Amino acid sequence: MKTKINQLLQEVDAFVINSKERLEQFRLHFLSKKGVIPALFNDFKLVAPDERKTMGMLLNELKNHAQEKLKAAQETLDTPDGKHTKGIDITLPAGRFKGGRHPISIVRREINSIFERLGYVISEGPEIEDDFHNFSALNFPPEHPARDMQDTFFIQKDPDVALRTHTSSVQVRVMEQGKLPVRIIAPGRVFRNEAISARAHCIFHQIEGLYVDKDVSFADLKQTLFYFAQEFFGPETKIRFRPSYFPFTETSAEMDVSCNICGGEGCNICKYSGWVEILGCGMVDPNVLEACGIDSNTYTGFAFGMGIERIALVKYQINDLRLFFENDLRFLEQFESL
Ligand code: 2U9
Repeated sequence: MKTKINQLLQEVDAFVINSKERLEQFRLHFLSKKGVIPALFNDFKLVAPDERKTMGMLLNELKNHAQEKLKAAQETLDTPDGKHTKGIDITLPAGRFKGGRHPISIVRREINSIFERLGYVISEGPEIEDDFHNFSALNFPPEHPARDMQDTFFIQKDPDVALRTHTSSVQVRVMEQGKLPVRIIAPGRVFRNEAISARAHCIFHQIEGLYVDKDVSFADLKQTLFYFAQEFFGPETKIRFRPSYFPFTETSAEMDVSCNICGGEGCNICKYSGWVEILGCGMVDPNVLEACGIDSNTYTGFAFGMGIERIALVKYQINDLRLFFENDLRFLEQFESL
């Protein structure tokens, strides 16, 4: 009986009432004495005694749902300007679909929560930034290509106002406040003037982290990111670091995790290497600390940054990040979260 009730709920939702004739058809089919819902009430006597309470509630819910739809449609059709609906019944209940979080939000929330458990605090800042917070304070040399119109979205051709290209600018703003130690996570939307493809988008999401205190070392960075990788990808996950270069960190590295699909054996997700690159990191360059008013002889820090889309691609084994931006329900309905 439960299956039948659910099927009828869907039929009620799907039934389009856009005329008086359809209204009458709806009433006859679902609610009249010979309709399918009263027929189900007749079958109720066959339900096992221990299921009666639940089935009774479900049946009543179904009847009320159909009656509400009938009443709402009746009122719309009776209003003199009811014509404006042009075949769409705008008073229809929203249906019985549960909303769900976007996969990017699911991943962002999970990463935030891992770092919150380590004592990090979430910081946010403006998406429109000035040159100092987005570039100069972060040790970008004057001729760095990121400062070019080709790579960054400037606003009204003003070279001092641009859409932020990373959330590092948020961390500069926090450091400027001078309250130490700093232990923050900066999640947010960033913008880069790039052609859209399966691997890149001009808008994407980042999470960056920053820890500044006395005696912060690269060993602290490694252990923090190891904890993150095992929490996020599972307790069997291994990590490795490869040397890299960023203007804002010295020493700099990229971190790979062992492929959680093949367990390191080699598959097409890890391109048969057994490793997947997930983030960049390093010790904050002393020039950056000084630009933010922090004494680099007393304080050191580490920082890291990751693209949320990239992490989500790895987590869900998706091969085209444009899917995250298209709002196609067939894609979005596959993700569930609390
Ligand atoms: C401050 C100082 C240093 C943040 C860092 C990276 C390395 C990094 C990329 C990952 C993929 C950006 O989304 S991505 O394209 N990021 O590799 N980010 S260290 O370093 C900081 C941040 C703030 C004040």
